[in-house]
Amino acid sequence: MEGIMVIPKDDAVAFTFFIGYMAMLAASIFFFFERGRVAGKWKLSLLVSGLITFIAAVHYYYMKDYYMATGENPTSLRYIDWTLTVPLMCVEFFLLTKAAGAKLGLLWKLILASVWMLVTGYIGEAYNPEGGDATHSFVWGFLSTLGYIYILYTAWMGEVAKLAEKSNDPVVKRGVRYLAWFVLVGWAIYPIGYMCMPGGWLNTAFGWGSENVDLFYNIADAINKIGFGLVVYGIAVSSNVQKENA
Ligand SMILES: *C/C=C(C)/C=C/C=C(C)/C=C/C1=C(C)CCCC1(C)C
Repeated sequence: MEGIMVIPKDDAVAFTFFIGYMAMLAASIFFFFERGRVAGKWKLSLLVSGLITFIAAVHYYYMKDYYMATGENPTSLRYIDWTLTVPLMCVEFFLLTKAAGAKLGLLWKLILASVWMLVTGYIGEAYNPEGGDATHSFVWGFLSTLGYIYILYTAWMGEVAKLAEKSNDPVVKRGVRYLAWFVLVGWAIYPIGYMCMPGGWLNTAFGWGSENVDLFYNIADAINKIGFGLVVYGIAVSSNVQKENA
């Protein structure tokens, strides 16, 4: 049908692209509006939450069209999106722990690790030869995982965890712990998607096709980007309530 985008009824990937787009847009509107309602010190965090989902919404707008037109993974758009949004998620960690004494150096280390994780992941995916190459996907996936492990370590045992421990605000402690869980469980969905590309372990071992790359990425993005924002929102709201009750 000329000019109309038709979603095949059995195309789960297309469904998640459209749902992802709308969910990101709705979440952005929610965070931008609610920003006006929270205490001053949380306004920047809520703005960042809204920016993360908004940047994703714009990329989903293009990615869903790319996917509908070609049936292929919009790898470049995906990684452009992540290169902007993952560092912003690092900013959320920094803003939460700033009151407990986080230095700008911590933010830079997290950003550097995430850029490393994404550049190596991009090389793994974008330069995977036609038909797949097990060595290529393993080597770049492994290098990327080092960046992921660094962030994971920082959130659970390193600087972020120690600062949260030092913080005398129980709401911040709880918030950082929630975000750390997202990094451990929610972010772990991405390498699963990566391994579905030709030459990837799940593709080779179980025959999971490359369409699952986008399926996992779309599900993970919705969980992580909206989830991160909601955790931050929850912190902002419950620390308001605490003050009102004090
Ligand atoms: C909003 C987007 C987010 C939170 C994206 C996170 C992406 C990752 C944690 C990606 C990790 C990867 C590995 C750990 C190894 C394989 C390559 C990647 C880039 C998929």
